[in-house]
Amino acid sequence: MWNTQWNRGLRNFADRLGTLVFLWISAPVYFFQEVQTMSKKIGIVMGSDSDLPVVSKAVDMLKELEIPYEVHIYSAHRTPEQAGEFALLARERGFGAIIAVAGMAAHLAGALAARTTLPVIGIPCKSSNLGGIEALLSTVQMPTGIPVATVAIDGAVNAALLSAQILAVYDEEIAAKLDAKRKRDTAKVLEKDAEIASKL
Ligand code: RP5
Repeated sequence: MWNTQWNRGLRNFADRLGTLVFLWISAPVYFFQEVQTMSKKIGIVMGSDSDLPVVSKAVDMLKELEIPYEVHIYSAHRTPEQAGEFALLARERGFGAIIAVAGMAAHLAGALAARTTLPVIGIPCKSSNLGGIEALLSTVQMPTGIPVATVAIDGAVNAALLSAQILAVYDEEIAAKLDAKRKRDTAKVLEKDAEIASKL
């Protein structure tokens, strides 16, 4: 009788010990996997607060896709150290891509790209004097070795979508959201097609 109780107690103790050891080993593994699959952030850097109207369109798109982002004003010529440090630390700070927004002699995207191997997307901004063509050429014509993926002048929505597509290479959730958005966009065009046919 005493022996049976002793055995049962021992078995109970062994069971609990087993559970504890299992938790002790599996919890850090689970935590590590969760951290690894956490969605990356998009960094948006603009050269001046005068670029804000363009930036806000990119922000709206990222919000729609529920992608985390961080926005900064760092200029390649006015605050080169802060801009450089942002790019240098971007990968370890959890960013997956950087959107650089600048006008005129727009070297911000190239300057950031020089300090990180994260993908950098440049948005050349329209200006009152040359209409943005100067920013487009400065951003798109990067010398070999330091690529900048350049979108159209003021092409903020496409920059946000491209950054999302970069994250979607390894993130199924973002890929699904992008697919859903494409379907919504297609439906809108088909709706307009039906309307136009009935009007004309
Ligand atoms: C660039 O020069 C900025 O990105 C902005 O598009 C342009 C003009 O800047 P502000 O003079 O308006 O500050 O550096």
